[in-house]
Amino acid sequence: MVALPASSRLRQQYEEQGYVIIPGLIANEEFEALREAAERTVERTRSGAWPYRRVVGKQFPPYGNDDPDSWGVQHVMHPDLGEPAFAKWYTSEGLTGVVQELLECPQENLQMELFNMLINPEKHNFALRWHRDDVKETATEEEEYNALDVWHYGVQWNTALYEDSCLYVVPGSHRTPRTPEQRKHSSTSEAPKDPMNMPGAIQVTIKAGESVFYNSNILHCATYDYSRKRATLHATMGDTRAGASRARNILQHGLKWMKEDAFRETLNEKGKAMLNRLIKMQESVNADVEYSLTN
Ligand SMILES: O=C(O)CCC(=O)C(=O)O
Ligand SMILES: [Fe+2]
Repeated sequence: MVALPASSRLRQQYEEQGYVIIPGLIANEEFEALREAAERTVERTRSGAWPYRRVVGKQFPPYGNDDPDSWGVQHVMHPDLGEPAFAKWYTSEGLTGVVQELLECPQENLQMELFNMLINPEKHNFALRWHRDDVKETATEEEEYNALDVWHYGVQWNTALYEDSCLYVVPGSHRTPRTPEQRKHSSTSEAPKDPMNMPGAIQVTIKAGESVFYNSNILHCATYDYSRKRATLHATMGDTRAGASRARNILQHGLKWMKEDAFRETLNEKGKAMLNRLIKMQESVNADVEYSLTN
């Protein structure tokens, strides 16, 4: 067998399995800065000073703001948060290089999207049901097939600042509709008692500094243990060839603030170009927000 270069092997695993783990995308000198920015951000969120968050009790957007406990922080590049380390990292060469490699995406197509952070709740365990981010659990086999067939032009990733075993995926399920058995395990709004009961499931562990890149329409779920520290950077990036196909999934998080000068001014030239592509996509679609999934 001909040995593939490492980058093609990563792309091959990503294409076949729907996920791939990649270490080393946070430079040593940035690691502490990101951890410190994360600490300050978590503290502000838990104290109620940062209103954009994922609230225990709500699995998907809109998350609302009506439970004191949080399992995520939204919009970490927001200028009001005042943490430049996040945007600096999101636009860093190592990271965008991997996205380009996995998506076979030229730099001039890279589209800025979401950048959030996933954290452990303080007082309650919580979990997300088995889902695909932009396909409803009621989708017929044909609807599911068609949705998966167009979902190539974007990638999601989790980068652990502390070891993280919250995510479960079914490898390969980004390419095929659910089997009847898998459908049974994913057609309820209840989170599973044991995620490993899902046929084909694996638990994904990423060590501090590692990233898991995944197709966000892979069948996945997650469990959150309040006693286990989590601060995991959670982001997506697109390829402009997606046209408006990613609009619902991305814009449901509420990205109007990204159009304001105060945000643009925090970005370098590369970041500004990536942002322009997002705004172009945003302006090409109807302004009404639709949600991908229901809580
Ligand atoms: O917690 C995670 O790693 C996954 C989160 C997730 O699946 C989602 O927000 O849709
Ligand atoms: Fe998800």
